[in-house]
Amino acid sequence: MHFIVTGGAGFIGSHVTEQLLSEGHTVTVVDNLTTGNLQNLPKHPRLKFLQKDVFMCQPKDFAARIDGIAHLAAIPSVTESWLRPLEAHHHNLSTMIAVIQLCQVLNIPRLVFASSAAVYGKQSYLPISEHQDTCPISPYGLQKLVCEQYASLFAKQLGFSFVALRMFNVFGLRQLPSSQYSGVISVFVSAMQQGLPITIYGDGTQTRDFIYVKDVAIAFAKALTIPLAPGSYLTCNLGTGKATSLVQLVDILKACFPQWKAEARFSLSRPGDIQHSQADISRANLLLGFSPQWSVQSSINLFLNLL
Ligand code: UD2
Repeated sequence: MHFIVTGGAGFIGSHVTEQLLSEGHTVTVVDNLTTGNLQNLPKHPRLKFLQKDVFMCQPKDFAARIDGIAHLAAIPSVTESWLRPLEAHHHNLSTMIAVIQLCQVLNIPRLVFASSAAVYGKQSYLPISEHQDTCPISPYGLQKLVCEQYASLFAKQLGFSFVALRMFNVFGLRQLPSSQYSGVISVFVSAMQQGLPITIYGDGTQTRDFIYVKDVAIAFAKALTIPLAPGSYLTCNLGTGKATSLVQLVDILKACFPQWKAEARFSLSRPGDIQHSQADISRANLLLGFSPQWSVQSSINLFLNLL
């Protein structure tokens, strides 16, 4: 099959691209390289790269038959969405509409969207299932939610099938520790490698559902290829279903870096930080046949071996 991956040179997109290539598919990556990097991509005879904004794509840029789009191009930062809401709106929301138009003009039957747990905001009931009310607490979360709504509306109207994958805390190779949207694991690993102190915001009892990027890539490949009725849409959480506190995370990492003797400092909680997050992944399991292959412990070991 032939798939388009928008944002395919980015952290998660490059893993999705690799996964699709490893399954024998052909991939066209569309990436403007604002946050992505060509070095994230392999040289591969079945991989084509277009350095473009999704807005600028023309039907002639693509093969006659495209079987699906994985849409990951975005400004993936809660902070940016507060600081530059108009720019974030444009890149996150308008890009989704450009992708929908590509589905229309190229007659693409499947769209899989990189959504986020940010659509849920603060939830008092855990684990969070897709049935729970969405209540974003950042422009970024709201943009992800409205993207889902746009795509599901157009899916019915135009007849393509749509899957929104609501990712929890993704980590792994190629997640830059220095970038504004870096996850805590990348930040802590980078500090420990350099013998630097780490900062725990809050008391460290907050929990997250950390999912390894390879599991996420496998889920995207499944979402692009499972049979779905035309015009149908599906939202699925993507996590491991397990919660890990920051204190537990630091203990796991300390065991991996026995030579690290710097300080773990505690600081005030970050504004807007949620206390607990954990995905109910039964829907992804049932409908996508997804079950994570890596635990936090095993994925951190794997990740560190790859560094
Ligand atoms: C995640 C997503 C974000 C959005 C949000 C929605 C990632 C990287 N970010 O933000 O895009 O979807 O969920 O809820 O997946 N922390 C420290 N020290 C540090 C860095 C972080 O204590 O040096 C804490 C931080 O305050 C938070 C936890 O670690 O309590 C996780 O932080 P994060 O930035 O990895 O991810 P999160 O859950 O804030």
